[in-house]
This record gives sequence, structure tokens and C-alpha cells, in this order.
Amino acid sequence: MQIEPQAFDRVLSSMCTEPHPVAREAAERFLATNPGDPGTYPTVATLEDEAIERLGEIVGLDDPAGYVASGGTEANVQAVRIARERATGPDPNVVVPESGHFSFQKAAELLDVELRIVPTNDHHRASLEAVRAAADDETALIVGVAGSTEYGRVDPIPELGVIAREVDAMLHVDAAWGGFVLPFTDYEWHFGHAPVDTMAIDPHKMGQAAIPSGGLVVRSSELLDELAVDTPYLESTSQATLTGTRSGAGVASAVAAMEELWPAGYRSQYVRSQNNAEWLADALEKRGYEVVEPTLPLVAADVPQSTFEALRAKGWRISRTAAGELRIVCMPHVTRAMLASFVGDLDRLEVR
Ligand code: 0PR
Repeated sequence: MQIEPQAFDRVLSSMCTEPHPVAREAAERFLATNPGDPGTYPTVATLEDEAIERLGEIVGLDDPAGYVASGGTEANVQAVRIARERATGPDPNVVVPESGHFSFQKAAELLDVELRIVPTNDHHRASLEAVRAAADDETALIVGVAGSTEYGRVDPIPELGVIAREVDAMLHVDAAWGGFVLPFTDYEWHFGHAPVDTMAIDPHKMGQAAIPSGGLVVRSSELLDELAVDTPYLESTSQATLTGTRSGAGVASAVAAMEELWPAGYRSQYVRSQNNAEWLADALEKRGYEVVEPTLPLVAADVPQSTFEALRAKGWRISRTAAGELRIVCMPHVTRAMLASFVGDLDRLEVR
């Protein structure tokens, strides 16, 4: 079979990117290993410990536990599961801002918890009033998003932590996309200064690892124990992951990427991506479109439906927010030249 995968030269809305060469190489070497069976595949199990150490360092947790998941969806489902296991009341609920990823809906359905979706404010961030009003003594978990899927916005995490503590709930931060970006920003919250219990941070998004490489990181190993089931016929005695057999490629490539890029490589990547996002926002504003300012490297703009469709017809891989805005994610493979070519196509469409 000789079929080429999707080229990246017109991909503007994906949250995935080309893996870094060292990540690609590590993924290939570990393709046939299964970290789900550490008794048989001890090397990749050791690498996974290293991955969690590094993710803990990135998110500012001193004694992190966790594992390399299949992606943000699994990490979010497992975070809800931990909270449900810890809940004391009979009808646990989870409070999520409407900017939360749809994986929380899957979690709620699978785990039979009530999902309380609350509005965001004018800046597309969780409304603290709304969260406070929705939370009660049956609330098992409050979710904050650090780098939202549609607008790249960061919720007021420390304040959400205060509310969580008031109602004796856990705090989960979904930094699946923003996790490898936030530490380098001047944003008012960037890890380590809030009572975060669990977190999603995906090496296969901004971390430049190969798919599948998600991260579930928790404050301490007792939290992970909530997920553990016995594994009678394996040498290891329990398993906390949702999937059984897992890809060693994801684990190895996450370690390789973080070893190579943390912190200087990720920092320069952030600077480049953020500059690109600001350049694009500026270009779109100059052309009269209403733009949601990029606080992280993600731009949303109110572009008419017909223009959007014409751009897609030209091969641009773009998508829309629920409100219909064009969204462009400035991932590592998105260069200034690509954006300039995109804006050039937009200009040519407008002349007609
Ligand atoms: N949390 C956040 C904040 C996310 O943005 C996403 C995915 C997830 C969790 C779930 O992560 P996994 O998809 O790894 O399970 N956000 C993108 C989305 O749903 C995922 C994506 C990635 C979409 C690449 C398209 C694409 O080409 O839009």
C-alpha cells in the first residue's frame, strides 16, 4: 500500500501537528511495546514513569502520579471517574463551563453523573457566578479549561479552586491543548498556584509527540488508586488505565519530545505560534472581520458562511466554532507563509 497521509500544508484547524523528528523516531522504535503490561515490557514502563515526572514538572506538581492516556478524552473521563469514586453523596454532579470539551459529555453518560453546564462570560471564560450558583454539596468535580477548544481561553483556575474547596469538590483542569503553552505565557494563571487535583495535558497536541499520547496527571498516587482494578493473571497486580493494551509509541514519543523541547524548544515554539496568531488576527481585523483576540495561539473570526465554504473548497482545512466563527489553531506546522497564503486566498475571494 502506498497511500500518503494528509499533508499539513493547508491544515489550519487541527489541534494535532507533525510530531517532532525525535518523537517520530522514538514512536517507531516502541511501536510493538505495551505499557499496559509493565511486567513484560519494563523499559516502556520506566519511560512512562519518566513521562509523568516530566509532565508533573511542567504542570507544577511536586509528587505527580498519572499515565500516558490515549488523549484528552480519556484523561477527562478518568478525572470524572476519580471524582465520582470520591464523592460521598448518592447523586454526584460535575460543573463544567460551556467551553468544556465534548468529552465531558461522554464522561457523564458513561459514569452516570449529572453534568451541570454553566455559561461563560463575554470573554469566553467560565463565569464564576454561574459556577458558584451551580455547585452544591453533591458537586464532585469542578472543571476549568486552560486553553479552550474553540477560543483558546483560560478559565480563572485559582478562583474555581476556591469554589471547589468551599463545596468540598475536586478541581480538574483541562489543559489538553494549552498545557505545553501556558507555562511560557504572562497569563495570570500558569500552573502550580491553585489546588489542582487532576489535569489533562496532551503531548500529542502542543507537545509535538506522536498520536496517541495524552496525559492524565494527578496530585498524588491515592487519586490514581481510585481507578485501579486487579489484574490477576499479569505480573503487575493492578491497572489504572481505561484501555488495556496501549501504544508504547505514544509513551516513548512523549518522553523524546519533552526531553528535546522542554523548556527552550517549547518556549520558542510558543513565541512563534503566538506571533503568528497575532499577525493573523491583525490581518483579519484590517479586512473588517470581527476577531476574538488570541490569548493563546488560536484565532476565531466572524467570517461569512459563503467565504468559509469557498476557502474550504480551495483545500484549506478549517473549522467553525458552535457560534459559526472561523477558527484557526496556530500549531507548530502552521507557518507565517501558510497564513499569508490563506489571507491571499481570502483577498482574492473578496475581490470577486
Ligand atoms: N480537551 C480539550 C480542551 C480539547 O481541545 C480536546 C480535543 C480534548 C480535550 C480531547 O482530546 P482528544 O481528542 O485527544 O481525546 N480538541 C480537538 C477537538 O475536539 C481535537 C482535535 C484534534 C480535533 C485534531 C481535530 C483535529 O484535527 O476539536
